[in-house]
Amino acid sequence: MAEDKSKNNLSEAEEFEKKADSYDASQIQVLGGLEAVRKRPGMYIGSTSVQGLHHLVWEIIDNSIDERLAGFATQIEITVNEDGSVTVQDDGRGIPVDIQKKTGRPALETVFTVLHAGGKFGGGGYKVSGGLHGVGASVVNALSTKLDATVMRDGKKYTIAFDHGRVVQEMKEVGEVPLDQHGTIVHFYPDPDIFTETTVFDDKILKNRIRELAFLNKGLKLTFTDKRKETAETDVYHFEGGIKEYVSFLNKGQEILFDEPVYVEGTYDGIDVEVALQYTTGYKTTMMTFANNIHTYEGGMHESGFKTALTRVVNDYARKSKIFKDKDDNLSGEDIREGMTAVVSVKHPNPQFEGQTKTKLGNSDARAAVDKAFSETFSKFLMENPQVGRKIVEKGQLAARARVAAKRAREVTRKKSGLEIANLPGKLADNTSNDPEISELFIVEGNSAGGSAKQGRSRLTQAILPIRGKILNVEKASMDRILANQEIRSLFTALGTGFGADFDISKARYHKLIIMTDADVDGAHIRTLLLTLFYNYMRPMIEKGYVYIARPPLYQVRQGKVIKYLDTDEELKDYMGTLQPSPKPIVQRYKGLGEMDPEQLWETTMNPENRRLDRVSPEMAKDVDEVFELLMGNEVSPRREFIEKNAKYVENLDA
Ligand code: 28F
Repeated sequence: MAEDKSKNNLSEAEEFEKKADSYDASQIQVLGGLEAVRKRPGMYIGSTSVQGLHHLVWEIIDNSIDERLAGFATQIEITVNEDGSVTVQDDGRGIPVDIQKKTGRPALETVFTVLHAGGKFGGGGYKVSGGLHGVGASVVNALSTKLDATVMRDGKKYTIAFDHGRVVQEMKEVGEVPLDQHGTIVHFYPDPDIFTETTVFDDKILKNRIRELAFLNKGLKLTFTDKRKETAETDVYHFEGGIKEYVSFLNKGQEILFDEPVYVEGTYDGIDVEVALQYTTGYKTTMMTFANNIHTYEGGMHESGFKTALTRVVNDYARKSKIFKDKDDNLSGEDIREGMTAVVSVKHPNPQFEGQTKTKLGNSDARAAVDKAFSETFSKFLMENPQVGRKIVEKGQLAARARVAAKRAREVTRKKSGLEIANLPGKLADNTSNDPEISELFIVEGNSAGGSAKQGRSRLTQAILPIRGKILNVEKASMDRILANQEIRSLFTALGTGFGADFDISKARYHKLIIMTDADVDGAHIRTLLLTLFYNYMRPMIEKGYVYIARPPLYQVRQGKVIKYLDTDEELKDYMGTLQPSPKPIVQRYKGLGEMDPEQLWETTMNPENRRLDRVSPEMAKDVDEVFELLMGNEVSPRREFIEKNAKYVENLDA
């Protein structure tokens, strides 16, 4: 065993000197390193929640993708096994098995036992590498009860096995294989002592990311098999068109402005650039940007390069082709992007991730690279496809007119001197504090729940805005129609931030926006609408972490003076099992928020001491937005599918 070897010869000082740089020393460093990972897993994988759990899979897949980017792997198979463990297999060169000079250990061992040993740091690594944390296989090993790896290389097969990051079976050759069989297989069990919330992998989370990776790496074939299901099927994700197919996928079910998405690729300064775009006839802009396969939610230099280039090229085209009259102003970038769906993907040799969630690309050379790659090809495309060019320009002109109309409408709604009490919507019960930091706005479904919330609240910090019925479907409505909607107008007025292009988060009157809807399908629908509205028109509120979802309980159990609130049938059953038969416990099931009296609503859902709030992340809001599109899309089948799955989906959102 590994530990036993390290005990040899320590008595001889000379020998020790000689080895100081070799196995003993490195092994101490190894255990120290992996111990650090187990002590503070969040530092390496973000968190130990369900997201952190899935991060283990991403780290392993990243290594296969690196092998793809290096030009070797063509296929990655991901399997969730019957026992809940995960296997990832690629057909790359296989992790090297030779003994390394520095450590005296096989490279295959070092990759799993030394932090940062994946080749992503220092010389000799890959040109381009993904992975937000970039710490690789050793972190997964440290956080797994068991992990084994198999390598096929040069006609031979090797295995090695670990337990909590320590070698339990040293690397050994286990047989021969044909020369054309090569690659790496990693199989691991997440440690329940680390992932205390759950060690159960979610097929939806896995499939979504695997599909995204397939779009982002054209030609790469990824498969997913869930053997926990009785009828284990294999999903294959393989897109020869890459992000061009991604754009078509995003626009599925929507009317489009021209046949095929525009696709551009090029390499500048060692930066690989790909852009795909298509216009829908709708109003929504979808722009997704990626750097080294990481979704850069906060944008960055590649995004700014794309936006600048797009605005310049379309305006230049409109002028050259005389669609603009001499006196016409240029279109704004926002107007040009209305209705556009675009995916921008760069692969950078040394990506710098910045911003609150480290999802903003900081490399300024990426801006120039995207601008150059995109503008040359796109202006040529417009020249060669004047009917498409004209449609894009005219769509921008329409957006500009709507923007002017909306501005006028806004000026009427909003009095000159900013926000006065008189301007606040009548239905709003505002809080008394003027400090946004401590102020919370509860958006409450229905007037009856709104009434209870008004009576039960803490007046200093909590404002209540009742919302009636289903508010407007934002994605299908234009700006002026959205603005005409009373519910939405109340919301923006109450919030004080302004709207659309004038949106100013520093004017937000509340730093908590809490959506409080029933735990039924209608409640979920209203919540979906609100999240979509926020995602599309108040995204900074989500990015700053100002948006929350309240989680009212389902049951109350009262026994004498003791009151307990519970969320699920199972919890109720468990709790009832712990109670004495007398006095007789009284169980109440809440059908909706409207059924709670003011005290109950305060105790269960509003009191900061007891309540549970889920903060809405940009990722979650984006997911909701995608589901929303399905729900509202013109296609019949995805809509029905959504409604069928809706109840389950609501659970996911609450998790
Ligand atoms: C299922 C997970 O981890 N695949 C990998 C390779 C290939 C090489 C490599 C990996 C060598 C010493 C750093 C092969 N031949 N799949 C994977 N495939 N790592 S991980 O090298 C790592 C370096 O330490 C590889 C030649 N060069 C690189």
